[in-house]
Amino acid sequence: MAVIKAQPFDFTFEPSTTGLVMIDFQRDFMEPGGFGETLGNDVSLLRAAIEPAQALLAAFRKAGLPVIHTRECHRPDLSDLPDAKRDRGAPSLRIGDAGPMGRILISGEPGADIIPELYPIKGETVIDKPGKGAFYSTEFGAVLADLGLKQLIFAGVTTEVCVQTTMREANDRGFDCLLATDASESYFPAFKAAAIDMITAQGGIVGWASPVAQIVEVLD
Ligand code: C5J
Repeated sequence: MAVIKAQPFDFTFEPSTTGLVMIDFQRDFMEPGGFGETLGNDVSLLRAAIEPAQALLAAFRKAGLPVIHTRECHRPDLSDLPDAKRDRGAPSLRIGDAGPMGRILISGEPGADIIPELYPIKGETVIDKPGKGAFYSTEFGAVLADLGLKQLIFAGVTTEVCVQTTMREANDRGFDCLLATDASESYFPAFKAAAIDMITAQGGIVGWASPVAQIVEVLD
């Protein structure tokens, strides 16, 4: 067993049953002209997570531990896009509309792909998901079971939406979940801080939180 210093208390884990989950590091959320910006967000705020996430990814790759990437996106025919999701709010472009990086949040379009800085390599799993959580309507649960994973370390965007939703879903399914705090960002700094508090409160009701340096130190 290995131990990472974390909030609300040490995270004890068995490396051979631990995987890294990289949530939605997509151009559509992280670069101008994509889904995030159409909703009125300052996408530059998410870029602070890139360098820490690169360090975390490198540590998992060096240790030979599994890495799973997710992408929030929809089929080109929009058959997996509920009207409620497409019609919500007043974005400048809606999901499926043509934007500067291709159709917004559509599988196979440049904007829906993962940013080059954190691009998956051969052997890493990529899960396309139509929802905020990675378990809904995907093979994510089966992939985790096939890999024999019991503990998950999370990075990704945005902290309080797809990262937290997936951590909650994983927690309910019996996984011990640790958020790599500086490898996750939000368009709303206060929401990121609140999400970390919500995850770690009440004795780790959703899981643990720790900065990348403290995780990498143990994986080395
Ligand atoms: C959002 C996500 N924020 N990946 N998606 O719509 O968090």
